[in-house]
Amino acid sequence: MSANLNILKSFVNEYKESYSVKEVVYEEGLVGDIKKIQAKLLDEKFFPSNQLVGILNKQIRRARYPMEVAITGQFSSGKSTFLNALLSRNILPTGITPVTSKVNFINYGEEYKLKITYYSGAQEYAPIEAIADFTDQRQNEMKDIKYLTLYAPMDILKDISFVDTPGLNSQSQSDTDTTRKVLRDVGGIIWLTLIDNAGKLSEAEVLEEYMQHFKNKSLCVLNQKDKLTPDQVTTTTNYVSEKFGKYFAKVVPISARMALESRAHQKDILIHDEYTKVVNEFKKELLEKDVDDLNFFEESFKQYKSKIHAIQDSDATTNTKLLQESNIQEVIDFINETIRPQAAEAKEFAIKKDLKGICDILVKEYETITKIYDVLVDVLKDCENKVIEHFENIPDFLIWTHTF
Ligand SMILES: Nc1nc2c(ncn2[C@@H]2O[C@H](COP(=O)(O)OP(=O)(O)OP(=O)(O)O)[C@@H](O)[C@H]2O)c(=O)[nH]1
Ligand SMILES: [Mg+2]
Repeated sequence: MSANLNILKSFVNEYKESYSVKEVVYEEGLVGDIKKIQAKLLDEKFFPSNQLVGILNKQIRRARYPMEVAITGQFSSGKSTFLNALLSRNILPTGITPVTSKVNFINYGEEYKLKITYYSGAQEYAPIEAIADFTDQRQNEMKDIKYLTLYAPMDILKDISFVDTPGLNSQSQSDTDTTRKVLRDVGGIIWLTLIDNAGKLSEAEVLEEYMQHFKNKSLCVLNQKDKLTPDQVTTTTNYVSEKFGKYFAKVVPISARMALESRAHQKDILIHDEYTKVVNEFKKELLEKDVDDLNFFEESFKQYKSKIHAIQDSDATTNTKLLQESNIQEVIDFINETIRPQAAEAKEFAIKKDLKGICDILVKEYETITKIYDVLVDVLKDCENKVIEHFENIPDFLIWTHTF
């Protein structure tokens, strides 16, 4: 009796395992939605292709990418300096003559690294120090390079990817095309122009060519406000707001130089720099020397501690004033309050549109298969009577031979 009961129990369990629907909890938001669709479309009974698996995984990666903000404008307007200010580090090369010749993507990475992508599709990695060799407009062999990607371990990049474009009036046709495509695809655009040169006719022409469809996601930054008096800054800002109002959601005067100077000297940045230095030193000693204890680290740790205390105790008033005067916060607010929500919405819309496209294709394929199946069934049905008829007419002796 109990043996029978056990058989019954294991039967019930096996049945439950195979036929009960498992409740899966998906994360909130876009990624969770995509995963839900993924689970449905990749059901084994549909025999999903590897290609479909790949496409759906790509959509999940896309949903997780941080939003992209492009920095663009005419050459030498301070784009690279401004980006360095946002990153609080002097990373991108800057200069008084045209410097940036390629589109530079600045993305998050565990460590500093430079990736070079060629028009041929080939990719190559180089140390970050080599960036100037690959961006300098004067170098001839640059024409084979499509774009550069800079990876840096900065928290802001976990959230936003930046794109530094070459000055719009100083490029080859292929670079112009790359920039045009970048502007169309990014979540937000920051247009940089020199404050003492803004509002010129030549600039209006470039804006008309590049920027006429992006008003809602574009900010006009008047750079180098440190060169004018506060009154001049106000007058110019008002003038440009009026003149270029149809291209931009807002016009903001800043000093990228002051912003970089002050942000690079913020206490948390300085402390982080010291931390990185001491950790690298520690790693190097461990790797290069055969150490038995941590005594070697005592002295550098002491020095590290005293530097940290000095930074913590230092007076930050001048730096805070410089930061305020740079007015960079207004740009950061625009990114957070205007670009961010729009970028999230645009991305969700684009991904959902692509997913719907995939579903439409799958439904069509499925319909075709069912149609083929129906036709096949009809063909078989048509044959059925004939087959039965023929079967009945098989002479007895043949059946006899086959049976024995
Ligand atoms: N006074 C002043 N100078 C600045 C400011 N921002 C940038 N500069 C200087 O202007 C020059 C050009 O700056 P970059 O950042 O190289 O300009 P860019 O737009 O990246 O130039 P390209 O890449 O060549 O198009 C550099 O010498 C900077 O030091 C600023 O706010 N004030
Ligand atoms: Mg530049």
